[in-house]
Amino acid sequence: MITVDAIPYPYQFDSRHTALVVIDMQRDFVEEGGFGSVLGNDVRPLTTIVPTVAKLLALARENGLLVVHTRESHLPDLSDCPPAKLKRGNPALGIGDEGPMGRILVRGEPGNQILPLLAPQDGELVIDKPGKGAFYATGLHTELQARGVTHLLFAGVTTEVCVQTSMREANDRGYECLIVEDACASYFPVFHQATLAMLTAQGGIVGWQAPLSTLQTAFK
Ligand code: C5J
Repeated sequence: MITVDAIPYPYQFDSRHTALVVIDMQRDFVEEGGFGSVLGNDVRPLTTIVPTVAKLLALARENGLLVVHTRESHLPDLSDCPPAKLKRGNPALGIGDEGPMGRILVRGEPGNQILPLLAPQDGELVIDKPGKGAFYATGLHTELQARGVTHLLFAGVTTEVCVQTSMREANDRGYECLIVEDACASYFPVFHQATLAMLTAQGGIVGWQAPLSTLQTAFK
């Protein structure tokens, strides 16, 4: 058993039943010149976490955790995109439109690929998700159950949207969840901090939080 000195109290897990879930570290969200930055977002808080996510991936791989990567993406014909999602947002550049790195949020396009530094390795799961949450309309729960996974560590972007939604979905399905606080980021740092606080309030209502260094210490 590994014990992490987490907030709001120690988090325990067995590596054989734990997965690291890295949410949406895709070029269009994180890279300067991608969809996120073209919409006027400052991507620096997101690019800053890339080395930390790389170290977290290395830690998970060294210790035999299952690694799951997600991408927010849609089929090229957008048949998996609800009309409400399609209409929402910036009218000048929307889902399926030609963006700076190919069609926005469309599977297979350059901007939809995971950053090369964080690329999935053989044997790791890659989940394409049409929603904000990693469980909605995907096979993730089935894949995790088939492998006996009970505990999930979360990283990725953005903290308050796809990471938070996925962690809440996981919590409702009975997984024990910890968010790795410095391996997640938001375009809005205040949202990042607020999300961590609301996930772990009331005795860990959705789960636990800890920085990478505390996880590294726990594995020693
Ligand atoms: C993610 C978004 N990945 N903010 N997507 O958080 O739309």
